[in-house]
Amino acid sequence: MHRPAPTQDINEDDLVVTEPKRSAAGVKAVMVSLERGFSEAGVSRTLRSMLRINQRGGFDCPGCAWPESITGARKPAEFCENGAKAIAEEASARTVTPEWWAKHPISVLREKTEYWLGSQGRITEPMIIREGETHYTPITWARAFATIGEHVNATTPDKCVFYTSGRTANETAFMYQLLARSLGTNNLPDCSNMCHESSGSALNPTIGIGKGTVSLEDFEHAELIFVIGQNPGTNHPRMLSALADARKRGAHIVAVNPLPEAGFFGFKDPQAVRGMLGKADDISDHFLQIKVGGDLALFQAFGHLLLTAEAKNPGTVIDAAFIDSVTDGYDAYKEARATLDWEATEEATGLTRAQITTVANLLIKSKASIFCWALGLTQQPHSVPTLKEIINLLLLQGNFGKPGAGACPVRGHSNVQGDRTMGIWEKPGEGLLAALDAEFKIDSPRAHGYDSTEALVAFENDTVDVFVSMGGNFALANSETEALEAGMQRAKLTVHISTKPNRSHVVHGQTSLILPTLGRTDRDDKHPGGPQFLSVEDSMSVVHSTQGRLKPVSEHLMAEPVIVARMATAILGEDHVVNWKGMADDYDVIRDHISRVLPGFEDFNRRVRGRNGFVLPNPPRDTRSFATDIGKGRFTVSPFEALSAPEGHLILQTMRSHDQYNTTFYGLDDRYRGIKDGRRVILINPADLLELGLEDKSLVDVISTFGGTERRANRFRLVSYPTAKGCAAAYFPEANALVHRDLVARESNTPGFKAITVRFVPHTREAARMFDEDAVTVG
Ligand SMILES: Nc1nc2c(c(=O)[nH]1)N[C@H]1C(S)=C(S)[C@@H](COP(=O)(O)OP(=O)(O)OC[C@H]3O[C@@H](n4cnc5c(=O)[nH]c(N)nc54)[C@H](O)[C@@H]3O)O[C@H]1N2
Ligand SMILES: Nc1nc2c(c(=O)[nH]1)N[C@H]1C(S)=C(S)[C@@H](COP(=O)(O)OP(=O)(O)OC[C@H]3O[C@@H](n4cnc5c(=O)[nH]c(N)nc54)[C@H](O)[C@@H]3O)O[C@H]1N2
Ligand SMILES: [Mo]
Repeated sequence: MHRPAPTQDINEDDLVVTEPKRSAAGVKAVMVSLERGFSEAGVSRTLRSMLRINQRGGFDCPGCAWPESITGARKPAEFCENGAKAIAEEASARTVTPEWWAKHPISVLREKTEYWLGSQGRITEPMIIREGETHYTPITWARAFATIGEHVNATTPDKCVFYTSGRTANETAFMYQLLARSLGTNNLPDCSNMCHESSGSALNPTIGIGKGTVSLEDFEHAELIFVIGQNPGTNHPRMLSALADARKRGAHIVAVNPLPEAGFFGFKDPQAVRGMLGKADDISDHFLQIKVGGDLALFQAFGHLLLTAEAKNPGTVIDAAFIDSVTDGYDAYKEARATLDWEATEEATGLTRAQITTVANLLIKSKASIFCWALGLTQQPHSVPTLKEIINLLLLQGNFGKPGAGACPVRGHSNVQGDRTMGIWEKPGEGLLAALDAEFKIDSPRAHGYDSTEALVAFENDTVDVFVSMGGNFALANSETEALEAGMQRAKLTVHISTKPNRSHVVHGQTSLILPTLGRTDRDDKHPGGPQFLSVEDSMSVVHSTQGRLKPVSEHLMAEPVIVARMATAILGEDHVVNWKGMADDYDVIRDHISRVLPGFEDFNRRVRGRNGFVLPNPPRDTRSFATDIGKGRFTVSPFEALSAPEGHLILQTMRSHDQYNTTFYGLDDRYRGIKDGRRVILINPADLLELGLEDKSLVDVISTFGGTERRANRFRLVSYPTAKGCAAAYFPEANALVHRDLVARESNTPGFKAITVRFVPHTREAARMFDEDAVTVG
């Protein structure tokens, strides 16, 4: 039996703060994950699902995109605490039925936090709410699709937006982009726009592919591994095993982060006897506690030090043969890095010259280095140049296409990389569109569509009539929470293809549909040809199958590909040229189309059924070649740049707690950071507290400044914490209201979620209310 859903919401006054932990995982982690599973899903559903996570023939863990080994043995339980929590969340036996919706008017649901909404359980039936109504009520699937068809056909394609969250499987994603393009729009924003878009924007022009160039096996050969702007203990716990093994082998591991995250210092492998006994293995041997946004300066310093060392001992540091034969732009790069302003570098990074030189020396000596990074590097105004500096360093030493070396952007959502491969992109290339047109006899639009930031602006400008959301929680995930929610409520129709209730459902359009779907763990067997499986692509370009086996919580749930097919038929007509029904009936038909449209997917149906799936072509990794416009790897020169806050202000980064999956909260604890039973906190360096004259544990309102305007979020508790000086941290999504729509990474347009300039004022009800009355933006 599972426990019923909580009736109480978060009470921030219950917040408890303890010392941050120095180590991650261990038996405690396993216990936490099982406990969570039992309470949501019951013992039998939990155990049945846990044993199939990431196993061959099982389902892909929806927790993150970290790969499983395709050459070696897999552990009997190839999952981590947070993957298990993700499964428990989805396998939940709690249900949100029409009776539930009847009991909860929308006005009440709008007052609830995401924690409360998500804990209620799985949605069991399609629901609708129309203008003037107070409650969602049930609707048949047929009426739901007809409603979508009517709304889309009453407007123009450019006023329809098709959002995707990164859990969507390959087959669904392919059909979904085909639907948008058949209709005539490239309005296909996705969570990647808010996540690793900067990685793609930096990698495509420099190495000719927007993906990482390492495989999991490279971690067995690397001499040096950087883990930058990433919190693997929480967000990619299975990565800790690869890092711990590398460290035991003698590889150096350098963590670069403003926060001393638990995973860097100790890892208790719950699969190993030592770990079970509570013994922690150190993960990183060097920790650079960098200032937020200081990474570009750090990498430029590394470049300078590498070139200086090479000048001293020619032929020992850089790979001249590689540079000569397959790269371009080296001379300009060398010239730009010839000198270094140490004072500016120390100021920008918050690190000493000695610290930087020590780590540079490791890089100088290493014959095979991997640079891993995540959102700490992608959500800054200067993210794209920062990441290009990583590519410069890798090119300098020929760290492509050799064992133990390469670029490793560690992706977020479990299929966010696959969705992009499938064509979910607002700026598609001509190659993809021409191939789609030829395969399906359609006429894909060439004009670019909205990315997630442009979609936000379109909501504000009332140019979105229909918003379809394939998973995700757009209202909370994006910037400008208040303006976005107001804009969404003015849209004519919002359609949410979801598993659980979330904020976007309750700040809905004038008419709104919630379409309940199967999740990763669910059995998908209502097809003429019997049960179907789907496929995903991990962070290292391995494509493999995923198949759930749990009995769905309701007979009304519909598989995502079937939902897309039926939406398409309702919108485009029964006689549309694309065989939508054929694809929905038999997913092999979708894969056959994919195999003819997308390079690397030849013979998809056979190869995806292989033991480990297959690896997509990756020119830098496979052949040390670069498919850029110049056919070479490209060195780039970027000006020196860092973040700085005016007097009395700090730079605020937003991040995930240990108990959340993006906008979904599993619980209210951030165990490793010592935060319990609350989320509205600001982690702040004790010296900053002192300088700003603020008290530890006091309540403040946070005011962000950007381009002469201000945003405000009220009632956060300051927590003295060993974060880099000048850099505070808060949780996403509570802090999203502070992010101005124009605070984005240049080139990628990814929101600057880790670069918010803020100041604090003591929280008083009076001040908070006055601000509300003055509207959100003040001059
Ligand atoms: N359990 C769990 N797993 C997840 C997710 C989840 O929410 N929960 N989300 C998934 C998704 S979609 C994604 S994209 C990934 C996200 O994985 P992460 O990128 O690890 O996620 P964040 O929590 O945003 O952590 C960002 C890290 O960057 C650091 N940082 C911030 N600013 C800077 C900077 O300027 N420089 C440097 N060097 N570091 C900086 C922060 O201190 C923090 O450690 O995780 C995926 N996996
Ligand atoms: N301030 C700040 N904001 C951020 C970030 C940050 O670091 N800081 N990170 C950004 C990043 S990296 C990302 S990826 C985005 C995330 O943005 P999204 O992907 O839009 O958000 P999620 O919270 O992952 O979506 C959760 C919802 O997905 C639905 N869901 C879950 N499983 C399934 C499924 O199998 N099928 C379907 N159809 N629906 C399902 C559930 O209803 C759930 O409520 O947020 C971004 N926003
Ligand atoms: Mo993400």
